[in-house]
Amino acid sequence: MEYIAYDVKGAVGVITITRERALNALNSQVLDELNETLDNVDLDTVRCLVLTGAGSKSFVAGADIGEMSTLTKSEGEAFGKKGNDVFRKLETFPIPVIAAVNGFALGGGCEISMSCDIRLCSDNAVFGQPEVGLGITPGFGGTQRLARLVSPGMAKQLIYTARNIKADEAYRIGLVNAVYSASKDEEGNVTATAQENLMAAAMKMASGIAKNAPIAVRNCKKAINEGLEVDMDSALVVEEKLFGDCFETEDQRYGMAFFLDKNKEKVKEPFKNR
Ligand code: CO8
Repeated sequence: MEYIAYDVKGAVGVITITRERALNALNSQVLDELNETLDNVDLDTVRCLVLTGAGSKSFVAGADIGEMSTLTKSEGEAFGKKGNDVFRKLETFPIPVIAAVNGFALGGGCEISMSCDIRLCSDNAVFGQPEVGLGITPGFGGTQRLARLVSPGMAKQLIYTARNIKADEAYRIGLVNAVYSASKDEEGNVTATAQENLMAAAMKMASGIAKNAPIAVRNCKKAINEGLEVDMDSALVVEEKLFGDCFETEDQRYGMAFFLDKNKEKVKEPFKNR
């Protein structure tokens, strides 16, 4: 692949968009390669994904403006669908996906981060939906996901004004869960960059998630996602069904038996994903 790198570290898969010279902007090839990468994730061994961008300047600076500039109406719709299909695949991917936002997350970059379950960022991150300044709407789910993630009023303000926001404001409005800065020693020398701290935190969180019972984690993702799309009575039925399903797993039997076993010397074994 030219624009996607995929590395597996333990039970965590790291997907890196590697189109650094264009600030990791999403052209059709990047979207196709991302789609193929997701199709090839080994769900028997990988239990959480981290998505990031190459370099220390940009996560994803949007959809490719050059590619979009000459599209016709039907080509525009097709490009929107291509992005939406991949982003929806990420959003509904069976295992959790953490976006490690290491710089610009503009337009399609903000939108792809919102298709992930959790967003963490470095302190140089910039979020925004600049599309109306280019004569288009946020077409990779931005009008829908930003309104659901923050609030309709805040989403409308950001989208209508096309104003970019920095990491601290993204944190304040709940768009990101945490912001990471560089670490320094007593003399003020940088001992770890913001991006290194971001990736370390994302990997730590992903590894922590990967240690929990995988079927239970997957069912939580499904319950939250599907429940948010329906009324509360139906949502609770979704939850009950996914809760009940856990009682058919070895991991539930082992997890509860381990808790109830009073032998304090015992060591907890990894969950088996069955
Ligand atoms: N598309 C294509 N190329 C890009 C993009 C992009 N979105 N962003 C940056 N690049 C390229 C630049 O053209 C430049 O290339 P080159 O070196 O060949 O000239 C290279 O990346 C480096 O960029 P800059 O020189 O501009 O770097 P700066 O540090 O000066 O600026 C910015 C960084 C502020 C991020 C600036 O690059 C910028 O404003 N980029 C565009 C941001 C933007 O508007 N993003 C939204 C795009 S629209 C979108 O995402 C719509 C999504 C929905 C699509 C629906 C389809 C129907």
